[in-house]
Order: sequence, then C-alpha cells, then structure tokens
Amino acid sequence: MKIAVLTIFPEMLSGVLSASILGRAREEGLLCVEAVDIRAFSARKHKNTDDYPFGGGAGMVMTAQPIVDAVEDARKRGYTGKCLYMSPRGKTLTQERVRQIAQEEDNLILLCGHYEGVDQRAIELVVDEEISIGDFVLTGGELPALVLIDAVARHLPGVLGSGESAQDESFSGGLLEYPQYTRPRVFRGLTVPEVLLSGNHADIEAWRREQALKITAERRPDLLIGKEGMQ
Ligand code: 4GX
Repeated sequence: MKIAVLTIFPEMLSGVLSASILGRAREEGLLCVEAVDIRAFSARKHKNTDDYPFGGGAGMVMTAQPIVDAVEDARKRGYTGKCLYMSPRGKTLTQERVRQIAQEEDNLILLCGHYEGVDQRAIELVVDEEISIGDFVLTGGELPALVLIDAVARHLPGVLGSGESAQDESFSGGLLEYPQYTRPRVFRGLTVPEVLLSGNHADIEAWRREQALKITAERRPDLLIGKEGMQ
C-alpha cells in the first residue's frame, strides 16, 4: 500500500510512522508513506496556503490552488487511488470501512486540513470522500490521517506477526476484548483469575467469551443488538 499525505506540517508524521509496527512495515516495504508539503505547491509570493474566509467570520481557510496542484502532482506520480479528506464533516470511520480500504485500495491520497478547513472548490475538484475519525474537533487532519494509516496497515498482508491476526481483536466477532493478564501472578495483592493458570484451554476460551460478553453488555450494549437472541 502506497499513501501520500498532503499536509502543511509534514514533520508531524515522522515519529508515528517510524515507530513500532508501522516503522517495521515501512522498512519491509509493506507500506510506503510519503509526506507531501502542500506549501511547496503554493504559487503565492510567500508560499502562503491560507486566506480570510469570504463572507467573514473567524479563522482562516486553506486555499484551493496549492491543494489541487499537490493532488494533481501526486496523480501524475502514480497515485491513482482515492483522495480522502480527513474532516469532522465526513462519514465516521469504522472497522468495516478500514477493512474495505485495506482490501480494495492499493494507493491513497490523504488530505489534511487546518484552521476552518479547505476551500469547498478544492473538495469538489479533487476529493473522492470525506472521512471523520470521530465526533470531536482536532487542530488538524494529520492525527486523523495517522489513525487511518495505522488502522489500515494492520490489515495488510505481513504487517502483523504470525501470532497476532487482524481478526482476533476487539471489534472482530463484534465484541470488546476480554481482560488480559501477565506476570507476576500477584501484583499489589491482586491475583490472576485461576482459570487462566489451569491449562484447560476449553475453560479458558469459555471464560474469555463470557468476560467479552459481560464487558460489551456493560460498556457497549449497542454492539450486542442483533446478536444471538438479542432483540
Ligand atoms: N476527523 N479535523 C480537519 C479542518 C476542518 C475544519 C472544518 C473541515 C471543516 C477531524 C476529525 C478533525 C480538525 C481535521 C479540523 N475541516 N478530521 N480540520 N475529527 O477534527 O477527521
């Protein structure tokens, strides 16, 4: 998977993309992420990328020209896939959409906005889809872009180790994850549930399923609706 991230703050991406599983996926060539500095495409004298909103109001709007030019340049360089604009106005990202993107797309352009967003004409001209990572407002689209990259990357072949499958965790099976424990067996007087030390794998599996159901019912009853005799 090849991803171009269009941003006025390219330095925001490097830490997250170089650490842990994403860092290794990039080293192994399973994932290729390129930060594209929108400012480099500005045709204005001081390389400005924003301006005052027509109609007045607080804040600045990112101008269409450098964004459209940066996307068109990425297209010429082989980014033929979807251009996604990270925006609280988009449809909320779900695990299902993440899986779909990982499976169907082989390259992406992610557009990161700042301030009051980008000129609507840039959206009309180059954006295929607006995606939100949740109903809250951030200072820019870089963290949402990194969230999307991280969530998609773990579905790409070879990115997760043989032990960890993308299927096995929270939201697959539609339940929240059961509690985990590791050594020591007693920490500050708190013990590990006996069943996990029993070596009986059928009992362990039954306990984990029961815990997952209990935690899901308590915290996210909405996830249970339509499952096994629920409603
Ligand atoms: N999920 N942000 C976009 C600029 C902006 C402002 C208004 C459109 C309209 C966000 C999110 C998010 C902050 C990215 C504001 N764009 N992106 N930016 N939540 O909060 O994706």
